[in-house]
Amino acid sequence: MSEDRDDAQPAGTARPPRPGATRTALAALSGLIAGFCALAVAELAAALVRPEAGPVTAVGGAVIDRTPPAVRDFAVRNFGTADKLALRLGILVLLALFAMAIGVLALRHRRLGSAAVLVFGLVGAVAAAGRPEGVPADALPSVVGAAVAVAVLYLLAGRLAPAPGAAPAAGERGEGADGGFDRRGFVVAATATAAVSAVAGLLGRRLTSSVQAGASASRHDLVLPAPRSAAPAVPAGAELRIRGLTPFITPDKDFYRVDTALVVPRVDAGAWRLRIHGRGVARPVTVGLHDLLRREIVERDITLACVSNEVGGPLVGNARWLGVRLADLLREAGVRPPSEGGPADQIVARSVDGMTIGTPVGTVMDGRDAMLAFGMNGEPLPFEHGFPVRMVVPGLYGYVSACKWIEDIELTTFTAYDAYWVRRGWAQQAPVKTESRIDTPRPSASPKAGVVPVAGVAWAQHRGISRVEVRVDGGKWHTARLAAAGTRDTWRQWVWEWPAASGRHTLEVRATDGTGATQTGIRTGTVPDGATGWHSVVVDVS
Ligand SMILES: Nc1nc2c(c(=O)[nH]1)N[C@H]1C(S)=C(S)[C@@H](COP(=O)(O)O)O[C@H]1N2
Ligand SMILES: [Mo]
Repeated sequence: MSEDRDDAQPAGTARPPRPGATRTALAALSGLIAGFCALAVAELAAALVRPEAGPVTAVGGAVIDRTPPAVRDFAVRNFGTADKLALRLGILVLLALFAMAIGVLALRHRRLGSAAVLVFGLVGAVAAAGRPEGVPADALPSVVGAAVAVAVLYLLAGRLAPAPGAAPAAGERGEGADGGFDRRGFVVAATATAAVSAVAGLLGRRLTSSVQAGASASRHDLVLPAPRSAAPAVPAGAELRIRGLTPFITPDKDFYRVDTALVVPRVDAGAWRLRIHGRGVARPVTVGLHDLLRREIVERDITLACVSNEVGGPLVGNARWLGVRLADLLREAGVRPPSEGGPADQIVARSVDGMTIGTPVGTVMDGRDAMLAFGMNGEPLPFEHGFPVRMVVPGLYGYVSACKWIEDIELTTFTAYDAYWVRRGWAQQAPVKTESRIDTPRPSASPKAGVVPVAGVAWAQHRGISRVEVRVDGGKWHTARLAAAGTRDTWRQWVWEWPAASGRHTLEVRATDGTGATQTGIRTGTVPDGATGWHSVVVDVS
């Protein structure tokens, strides 16, 4: 394939002239423009197919799916929710570098350059279609984007080729062969393609945001019903009012967020449906939000915790949830728990973004307040926390219970199916472990000698907290004063008045749950079913 090189090469020259600095730089720019064009066109196509099928989101999602738990934990801890932004930026920077390299390659090897663009398109396509919720159509945006980019790159590289007959003025101002190409043609073509790409990109944004506006309006218009069964009143003494202590109820804006969604799903409440089907479901059902709103509404305070929370970590929060009892719906569908001879022992909840979360049927139906929730602290669920409907099950870590943006519940068995995180090394079943955390004083604080309140929260959902103890420098354990209990499904504040002497001291805390079991001091990591150990804080008393 002799035209694999510049096809406009002057007759009689054995090798195409080495491109000079200007042409190389413009070639890199061509690559960037082609890359920009590919993304813009792909995003426009994705807006028509599914926003999550956009190449950057798809590749980011595929990276998340393949991230080992330890790295994911690290990212969540160190970037918080910014881990997603960091990933997106990383992908864009890498793409830009490759795009420039491909542009330079295309200058001398146009077909090779085009092939390289197609390879990138393929990566995007495979990533999109291969996501857990991926469908073949998700490959389209990447393929279309790459095809257009090939054309753009071919066009621009053509403008940079030496004009026929224009003998290279080698050596001229040290620019090698840069004298002989169609500068005007390049500028016009480059500007035009960049402009068209920008328009395509903006149009894609517009389309996506108008779809999202519908979802936002549906959230705005949702009037939460009054609960038939209100949350038990929080006793006045549940809030100790100590500076630096976590409040009993976590406001939505401060509630931790953990999920794999690079784009927060925005589901229109009016179009939302939940299907319940599978083994032992005598009467499969599909319900919309309005069906749920007409059922018996319950309101409960429930503390949710993430299995990735390190000892002393922030991935735990307590909210007032409004929704319906999942067990009631299951009963109506004819589901019986294994203890009554039902054939399914696992509920697999699926979300619109392809997450799968497996929960024991026995736990959901044992009388605890397992909920399909649509309200959080008096508001419709925020989009980040699963609007319009999510699951909440007191006593289980989020990854085995709290499916956000839920759309499907399948009854199956633990033998037959491993959910998303289970396939990635986490335990199939994971009740929350008894935990306690020192909120104040903070690590490396330097309180004055005298009485220093040591305070924090402790949780053992569905078992409750019966005692919290604190010790200093490995000495004897002192019993802390417990705040009034919410319910056994919520965390509990505690405080111990420490007669602090000056010097460096280590504070440690441990809790005992409602069954009388004391939190183990053995330190283990978060994988596979939650961290253990006592939280400790070192302070310098002055
Ligand atoms: N759809 C979906 N639901 C999900 C997740 C997810 O990644 N996707 N993460 C789960 C995990 S690991 C936890 S700890 C909780 C966190 O809920 P929050 O973000 O509302 O705090 O949601 C659970 N539900
Ligand atoms: Mo989690």
